[in-house]
Amino acid sequence: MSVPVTPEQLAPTASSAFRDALDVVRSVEPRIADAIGRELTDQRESLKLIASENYASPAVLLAMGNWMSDKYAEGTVGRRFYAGCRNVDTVESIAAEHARALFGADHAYVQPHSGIDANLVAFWSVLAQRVESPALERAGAKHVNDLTEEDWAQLRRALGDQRMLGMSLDAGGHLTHGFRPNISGKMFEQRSYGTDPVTGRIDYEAVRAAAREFRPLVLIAGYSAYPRLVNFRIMREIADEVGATLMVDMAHFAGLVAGKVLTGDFDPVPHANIVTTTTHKSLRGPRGGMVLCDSALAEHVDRGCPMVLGGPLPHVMAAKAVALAEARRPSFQDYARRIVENAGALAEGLKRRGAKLVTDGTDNHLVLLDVSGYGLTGRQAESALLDAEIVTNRNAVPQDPNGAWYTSGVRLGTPALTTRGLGTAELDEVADLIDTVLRGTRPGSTASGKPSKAQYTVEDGLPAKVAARAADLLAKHPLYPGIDLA
Ligand code: DSN
Repeated sequence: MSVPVTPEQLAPTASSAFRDALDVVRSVEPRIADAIGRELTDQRESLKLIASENYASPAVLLAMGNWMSDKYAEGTVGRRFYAGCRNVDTVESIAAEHARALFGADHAYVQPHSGIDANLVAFWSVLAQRVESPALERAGAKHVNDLTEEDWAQLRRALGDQRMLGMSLDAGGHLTHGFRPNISGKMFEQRSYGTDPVTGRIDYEAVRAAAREFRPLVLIAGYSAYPRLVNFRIMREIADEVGATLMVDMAHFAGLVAGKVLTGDFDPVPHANIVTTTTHKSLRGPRGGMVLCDSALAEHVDRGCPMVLGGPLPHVMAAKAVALAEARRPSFQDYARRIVENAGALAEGLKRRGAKLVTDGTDNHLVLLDVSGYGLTGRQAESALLDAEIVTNRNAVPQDPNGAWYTSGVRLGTPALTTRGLGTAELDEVADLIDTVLRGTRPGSTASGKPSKAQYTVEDGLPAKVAARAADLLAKHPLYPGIDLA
């Protein structure tokens, strides 16, 4: 029997696999089976533009739902704290092998449970590398386990003045890059680089000047809401000049790196000392994280669990291995290219209709729409779009007058719709749907009659009309075609 490889070939098998699995769940807790079934309906019926979400393949989803979940496996391949890990070893080795080959990395660590966890492993590793060697030397010790309490005390003092330079939140940086609501903001004294106030783009000379003055231990590049490319060669040059470690968080654009859309100066892997990512965004795998690094950091990265991580999730590592194998196929390069083309079409479509975009366009998978031109906050725009089954998320724009909660922007991403098969003409239609909703939306007032940043009113019947147009568009590109849970 030949192995089914296309979605069409897989559909009948996958359909019965999911249906049977839900029947088993239903026999114990029917409400959970129903919620899982309804989630498929909701996802099928909405236009998903959340830049960090995607649709994993049936093979990825099914690799997670099984007894690999039952195994504890702290440690690393061949060196576990639990007996009986040979199959977990196989899974973890294959996932790491695919990751190394796909990204051209010296070393891959596939245990992190999320992007935050991957970043924590990276922070730990950079600190460990910086302080361990001198401490070991001072103590005449060979291994970190030989360090005395006093050695560790010195190490902690050495950590006291560690600094991190990363992109500011309103320019598109991420909470885990040294901001207060995340542990990184407590571990590091943080300073941010923003973007140029006129172009909205990274000004590398400004980053260099900030690095020279601040002398960070870690320079972080990477973003969750910046619609342009980052030149990692220049970032490495800056890091080297000030003796910093260059860490790149490629969670958002890992799929574009895997798909060879981001190459040369724009591929972080050859330039960074350490790269972190999630596996579920543009990379289209299961929810999870991963760290890639050069061999100098590998030993520290591998101590991620139990240093900062709980036990690995073998079922998720299995799904990561499947997703990484998918990303090594030539079709994934076509997918990555189409993500960027679709984002370009969405940006052009919005601009043609008069919308204002941060940086006036996009080079990657996302578009940051400044909704102040419609007289709305990001919160109002996000809610009005959701009424029309268009799922987006509000996002701050640079120097946002409405702050991080209400915001003045809406972030739009194309990885998910591209997975569904929508093309550039359809993304232009999506731009029209968004523009139509926002033109028909007005800011509302609070109960006491004051202007509100959250309330809004929409023209009568408009959400339903737009939702019907969105449904027509989606009907041409069914999600998980052939999967029928009835
Ligand atoms: N939550 C992710 C995003 O939406 O960008 C980042 O962590």
